[in-house]
Amino acid sequence: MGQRSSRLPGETRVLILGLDMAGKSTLLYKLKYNEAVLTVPTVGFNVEMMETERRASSLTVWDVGGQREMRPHWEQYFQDTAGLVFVVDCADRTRLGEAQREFERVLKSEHLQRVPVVILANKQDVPGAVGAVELTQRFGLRRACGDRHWFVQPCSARSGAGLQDGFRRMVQFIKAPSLLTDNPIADTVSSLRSTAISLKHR
Ligand code: G3D
Repeated sequence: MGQRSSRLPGETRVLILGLDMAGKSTLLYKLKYNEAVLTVPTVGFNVEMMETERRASSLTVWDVGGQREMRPHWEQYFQDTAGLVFVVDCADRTRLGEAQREFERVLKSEHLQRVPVVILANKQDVPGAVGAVELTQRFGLRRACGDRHWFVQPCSARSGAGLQDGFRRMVQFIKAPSLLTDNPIADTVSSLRSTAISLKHR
């Protein structure tokens, strides 16, 4: 595990976190190469450059290993982070509590106090997966996210459904937070069963 590298000029860093097996590697490669890959557990981190739609800047996506032994190292990546994407395996109900505890722990970092968060409710292609509304309740997101921009995006890293929407939302949060409304917005993601919830809290 190396030292946190400094940010490149014009670079916007978005950190991807989640428990092991949440689907981080799958979504990263799906987004970048638009193809499914055979994944192996992430050891250390992956760094990927992604062009935003206007190509004026890039997102750097850090996929930090979610394994237990890696979690104490997460903190060193928090500085200079403009946005946090937290990936949840919604098909594994037995680990939701663990995911929630880690999510809350991450949000308490002093470096992430005002950082916008997109929660990717992954594996929606699996029958019985926890949907965005239930995840919002079970994670207590209104309380946990407090006075920051946050959004729950149902997705399937395997099929790619919902991924672009989730990252587009993050770009929106980072680039033009003042254009966001103060009222809850409900977005329907037509290709998925669940409803995405967008909320900005005062
Ligand atoms: P991680 O990087 O967060 O540790 P991975 O997780 O991307 O390695 O994914 C862990 C496992 O979940 C992989 O299965 C992967 O194929 C699967 N997975 C990831 N996203 C989805 C999804 O949206 N739907 C479904 N059904 N499975 C998904 P394997 O069997 O290869 O270990």
